[in-house]
Amino acid sequence: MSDTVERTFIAIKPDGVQRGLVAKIIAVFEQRGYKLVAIKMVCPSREHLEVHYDDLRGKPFFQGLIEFMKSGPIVAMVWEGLDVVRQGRKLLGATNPLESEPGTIRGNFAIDTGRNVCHGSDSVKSAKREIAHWFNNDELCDYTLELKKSIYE
Ligand code: IDP
Ligand code: MG
Repeated sequence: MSDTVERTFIAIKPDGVQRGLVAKIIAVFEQRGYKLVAIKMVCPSREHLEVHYDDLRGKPFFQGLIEFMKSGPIVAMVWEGLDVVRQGRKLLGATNPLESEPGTIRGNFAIDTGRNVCHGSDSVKSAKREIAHWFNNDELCDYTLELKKSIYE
C-alpha cells in the first residue's frame, strides 16, 4: 500500500453553504476514496481570513475576498489520502470557473471567480500551514478507514 497520509485543507465557502452544496462537495471527496479527518462549520474573524489568504494581500480583489469570506459560515475540512493535495485541486477545478472542466466542482456549480464555492490547498506546504491555521491537533481524528483495502492496491 502506497503512502496515503498526505493531507489537504478543503473549505466550502459561504456561497457553497448558501447554495446547499455542502453534501455534494463532501460526496465528491468521499466517493473518490479520500478519508475525512476533520470537519467543522466556522465563522472566522477578519484576521484569521487575512492570514489564510496572506499571499494575496495587495491584490485588487483582496478586501472583497475577505468581506465575502466573512459573509457567512464556512465548512472547513481536512481530507487525507494518496496525492490528495493535487487531486483535490483537480476535483475543485480551475480558480476561474469559466476555465474549470465540466465534472469538476467549480465546473459544475460556479460561474464567477469571486463565487467559486470552494477552497483547496495548492501545495503540500500550504496544506500543512492551512491545516494548522484552521484546526487544533485534537480536532484531527486518528482512525482507520476500513475501506482502505478496497481503495488502495
Ligand atoms: P484558488 O482558490 O484556486 O487557490 P487563488 O489565486 O489562491 O485561487 O485565489 C483565492 C481566491 O480569491 C479564489 O478562489 C477566488 O475566490 C478569489 N480570486 C482570485 N482571483 C480573483 C479575481 O481576479 N477576482 C476576484 N476574486 C478572485
Ligand atoms: Mg489559492
